[in-house]
Amino acid sequence: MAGGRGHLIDPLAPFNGRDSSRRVGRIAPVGAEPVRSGTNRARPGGLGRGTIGGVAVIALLHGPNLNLLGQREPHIYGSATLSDYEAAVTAAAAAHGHSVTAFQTNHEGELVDAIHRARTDAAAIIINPGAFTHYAWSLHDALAAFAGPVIEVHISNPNAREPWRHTSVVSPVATGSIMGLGLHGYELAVEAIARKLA
Ligand code: CA2
Repeated sequence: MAGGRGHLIDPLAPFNGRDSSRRVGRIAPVGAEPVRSGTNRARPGGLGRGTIGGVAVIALLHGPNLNLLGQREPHIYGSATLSDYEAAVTAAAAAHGHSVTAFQTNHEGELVDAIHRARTDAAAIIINPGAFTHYAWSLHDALAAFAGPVIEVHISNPNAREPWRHTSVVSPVATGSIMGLGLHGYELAVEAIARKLA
């Protein structure tokens, strides 16, 4: 995967006889070919495209500067690191039998590419586009072409901050948006997706 950081976390790993550790998942390269079948947003309530052996893959996508979480501005974004976020989402997804591919990039085109990959490799998307949220129409268009549920998440509440943060070009193509709840917002996003895919 060019540029950003990405990996696939398999929640079945503790149960498949190859990994008896307490980890919720093992890490494998993104790009492992999933079993593809059916559709998802077009067929509410069904697991389809983006499932591997009946396990739905949730693409967790982060935009620019979110790799710095926990290192600066803790008064706004708290002390949890991006790895903490990825681990929390993975644990929440595993509780529903779902897996997570996590990817972060500082480059708009790479985020577009990750959304395109999700069209075949994921059943749902959780995305915090960072500052791209407020102007990156390329993300709007890419997400509009994704068939499954899309949950937009923000750690802070952009509507309570500077006026330029009050516009989201992602919200119109998101299934739902959660903001201002920090890590809990991501867990709620997983709950929403699990219910949509059930
Ligand atoms: O609240 C959010 O999650 C945001 O998406 C975060 C973006 C911001 O541009 C959006 O308006 C709201 C900024 C992410 C920057 O993250 C940093 C984390 C630690 C240190 C510096 C930047």
